[in-house]
Amino acid sequence: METAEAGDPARGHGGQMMNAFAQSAAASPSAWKIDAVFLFIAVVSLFFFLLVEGMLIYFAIRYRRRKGAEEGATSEVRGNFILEVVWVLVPSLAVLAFFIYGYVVYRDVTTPLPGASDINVVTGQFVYEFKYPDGRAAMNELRVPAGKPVKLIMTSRDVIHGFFIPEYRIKQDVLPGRYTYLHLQPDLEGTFDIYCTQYCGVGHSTMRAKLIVMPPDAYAAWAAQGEGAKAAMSPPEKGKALMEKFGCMGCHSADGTVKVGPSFKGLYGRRVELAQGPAVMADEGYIRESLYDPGAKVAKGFPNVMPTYKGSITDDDVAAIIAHIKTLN
Ligand code: HEC
Ligand SMILES: [Cu+2]
Repeated sequence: METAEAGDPARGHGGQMMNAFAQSAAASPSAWKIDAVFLFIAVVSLFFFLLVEGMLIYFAIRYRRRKGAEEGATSEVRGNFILEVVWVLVPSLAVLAFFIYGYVVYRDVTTPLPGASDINVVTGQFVYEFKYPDGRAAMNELRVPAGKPVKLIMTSRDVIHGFFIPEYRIKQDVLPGRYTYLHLQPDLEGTFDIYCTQYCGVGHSTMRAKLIVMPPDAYAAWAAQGEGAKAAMSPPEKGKALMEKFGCMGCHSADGTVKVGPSFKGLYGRRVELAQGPAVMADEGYIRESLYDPGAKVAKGFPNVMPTYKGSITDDDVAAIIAHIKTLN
C-alpha cells in the first residue's frame, strides 16, 4: 500500500496539482467524490465563461463603429424568441444539475458507513481530544487502521471549533451542547492534517491535529500497547457505573422490561414515537437531550416524569452513558 506524508514538498505546488488530486483520491473516497463535483462545476462554468466572453469580444470587434460608416447601417434586432428560451433554459438546467449532483454527493459523504467504529472527539481551546470505545484517549493525534471506516462523534467543551481534513475534503463544525458527526473512510496509510476552521480564540492558528492512518497490524499493536495507559474504566463501564449512581435503573431497564420509563435495550438507533410531534431517531443528540431537557421530547405512552440531569451530569459523563446504552443493542 502507498503512503502519504502531510506537508510533503512534492505536493501542493501548482505544477503538481493533478498529482495532489490523485493523491487525495487514493486517500479517501470522499476526496474524489467532492473533487468531481468541484471539477464538474468548474468545467461547465468555464465553458459558459469562454462562450459569453468570446462572443462579447467577437461582436465588439465585428460590429465596432467604423470611420465613414452610415448611421443605421447595422440591422436593428428587436428580439429572438427561440434564443431567449434557450438562454434561460440551458443555464437553469446547468444550475439544477449542480444542485442535484452536489446534493447526492453531500448525502453520500454524510451517511454513516457500514461497520464503522465510533471515536468520540471533544474539542477545547485549543486542542482535540480523541476517545476510543475501549478507554484509550489521545490529544491531537487520531490513529485509525487503514481500510476501516470510522464515525467521529464530536462535541465541544467551550466554543465552536472546526474539524477539517483537507486531504479528505471534508469539514464539520464542532459545537458546544450538541453532537455533530464526520464519517471517514481512511484508505491510504500516512499522516494527514486536521485543522480548526473556526476562529476560536487567540490560539486558533495553533489548533491542529494529525490523522494517522496505520497498517491494521501496527494499529492493533499500538492499541494493545496503550492498554496500560488508558483510564481505569472504559466509557461503557463508566457509563454503567454512573447510571447506577444516578438511579436511572429505578425507572429504566437494560433487558427490555418496561418500568416507569422505556427500556434501554435496543434504544440506540431506534425510531422513537413521541407524545408530541413526529418520531425521531434515538441518536447521541436525542439521548443527550433526554438527560438535559427530558420534557423536550417525551416518548409516547410514558409520563413526563424524568428529572433533568443538567448541571449534575457533565458532558463527559453523558458520552459515557451513551457509550453504555449502545452496548445494550
Ligand atoms: C423518575 C424516573 C426516571 C429516572 C430516575 C430516569 N428516567 Fe429516563 N425516562 C423516564 C421516563 C418516564 C421516560 C419517558 C418519557 C420521556 O421521554 O421523558 C424517560 C426517557 C428517557 C430516555 C429516552 C428513552 C426513549 O425510549 O425515548 C432516555 C435516553 C433516558 N430516559 C435516560 C435516562 C438516564 C440515563 C437516567 C439516569 C441518569 C434516567 N433516564 C433517569 C423516567 C426516568
Ligand atoms: Cu478551534
